[in-house]
Amino acid sequence: MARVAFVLTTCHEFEGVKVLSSVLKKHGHVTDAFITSEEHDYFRAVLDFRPDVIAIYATTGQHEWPYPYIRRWKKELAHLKVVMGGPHPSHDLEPLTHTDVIDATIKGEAEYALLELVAAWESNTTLEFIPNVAFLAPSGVPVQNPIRPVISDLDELPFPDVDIFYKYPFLRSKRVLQVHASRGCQNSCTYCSVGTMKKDWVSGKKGEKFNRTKSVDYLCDEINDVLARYPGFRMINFGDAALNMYSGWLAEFAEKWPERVGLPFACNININYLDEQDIIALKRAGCVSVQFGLESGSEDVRLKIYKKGYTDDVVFGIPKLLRKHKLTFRTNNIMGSPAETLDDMFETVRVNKKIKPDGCTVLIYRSFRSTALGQQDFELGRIDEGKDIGPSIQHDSAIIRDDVHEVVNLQKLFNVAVYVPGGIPLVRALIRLPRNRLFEVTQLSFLWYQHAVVSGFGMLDDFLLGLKNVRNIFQPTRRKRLPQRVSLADRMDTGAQATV
Ligand code: B12
Ligand code: SF4
Repeated sequence: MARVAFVLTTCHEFEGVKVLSSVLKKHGHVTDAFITSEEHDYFRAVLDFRPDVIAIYATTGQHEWPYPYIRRWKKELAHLKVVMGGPHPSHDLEPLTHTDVIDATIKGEAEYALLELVAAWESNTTLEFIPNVAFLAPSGVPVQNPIRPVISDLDELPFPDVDIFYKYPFLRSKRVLQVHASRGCQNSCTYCSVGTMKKDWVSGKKGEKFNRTKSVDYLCDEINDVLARYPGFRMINFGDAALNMYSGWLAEFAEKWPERVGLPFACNININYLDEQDIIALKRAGCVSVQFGLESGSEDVRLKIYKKGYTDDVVFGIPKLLRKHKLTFRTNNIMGSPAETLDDMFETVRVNKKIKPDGCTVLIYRSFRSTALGQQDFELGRIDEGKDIGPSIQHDSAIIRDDVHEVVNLQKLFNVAVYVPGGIPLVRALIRLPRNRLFEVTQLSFLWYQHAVVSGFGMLDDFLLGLKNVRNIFQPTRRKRLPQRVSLADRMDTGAQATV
């Protein structure tokens, strides 16, 4: 039996961590999660748990924050082992070169890999034969073991362990319960890691599918199990890429959800796979608000560069149907990829103005090595690698372009351009001004109002959540000394094409 501590710096209940914890617990291990904002003395809280293993969930940019803590924990706990998983080490083995911190990483889905890794550390046996695990060979070269097939039936997993998160009063007393019904996505957009995951996180076994859903019955049982212990939730938010992954699933969901769970919900949708029947099913199930990625107003950029699959017909057609069936909707948009000119970005403003969403989220394009477009950016030298923009995709841009200053300002003032009459010429003039706090506050105010009010998330919950995570969003830009890159992404096993 091992004691495993998940360390996190974003105040959110992470689906991946919840599932990993429940699998470990099912096999007799003791687990807990520790969120920086929720602990008075973070170092002491984790130390008092006396972990044998520290487990880090890491997205790129959010992977180094626990290193100073780990160095101190390792001094106190001589036997302590540290594993990192999630998108970052799944695409880059650089963390393994921090030999005083990281002992192993896991690529892709980690339920069984983590279980076997913990067992291997307990029995002091080799990591060489554990699929998905990577470690540093005695020669100092990182070794990535091959990948096992993804879990074909999500219902075989125990219910996600919410208790490690809901021990925190803030998370358990929110109105909205965060839930996932699926893994994967129908699309493979070039700015997103999911397209790469479909190729890279699978073994290539015949018939292996990356896009999977929990059965509707499992999902209803899972939620009712949570609600029986935490009855305060008033709404569900599905974090899935798209709840409309399969039309048949959605029809069954619309049948069973209202009777078996009955809570209203918000979700993401893929509008290129959505028809009126699906919208009716969503409405019948109790959906109050949907969100989809418009990303660019330019059809060329959206289709040819981002490979988003949303034609203009879909972009203008679906909102009319959503409105007809009284579903509020919000769009997600990207500013500042190398594919776009400033005029294209104003086209994104204009398209939003035309389709009249109930809210717009605007993120600044960021190149991840784990995305097709990001890989190109690195190869073609489109990134100022010495510019440390922090972990967030709301703060700044590292893309080398002459108008980067205007792009960042436009992202902050996007909602003014869309919603204020005469907003476009006003914002065209304002984006030339120096960056300032007022623009950031304007952006946050719109975001908060639309998220909390339009989607029904609850104004106070949302405000407090924003405060807890604000340092992660607006960490100031710094110049950094460039480390010697030891990325092994190019040499990593990439598996074969999955059937998706
Ligand atoms: C829901 C979601 C969020 C939610 C919840 C966070 C989360 N990651 O769970 C919120 C809104 C908070 C969020 C925020 C952000 N996100 Co996000 N998010 C997602 C999304 C859509 C689904 C994640 C999910 O729950 N999947 C289902 C679960 C079951 O899978 P999983 O999380 O991958 O977990 C499995 C493995 O990764 C692994 N694993 C997970 N945790 C751990 C921990 C250990 C110790 C180990 C060993 C293994 C392991 O095992 C799990 C089970 O098999 C993904 C896209 C995607 N489809 O993956 C983007 C994604 C993860 N997000 C991304 C980004 C960029 C962000 C932000 C930086 C955006 C921002 N605001 O600036 C922040 C960072 C927050 C953070 N601390 O990491 C990127 C990461 C890219 C990269 N290369 O790092 C992704 C891949 C989307 C993209 N653009 O490509 N996100
Ligand atoms: S639709 Fe969303 S989750 Fe799916 S590949 Fe595109 S950006 Fe990623």
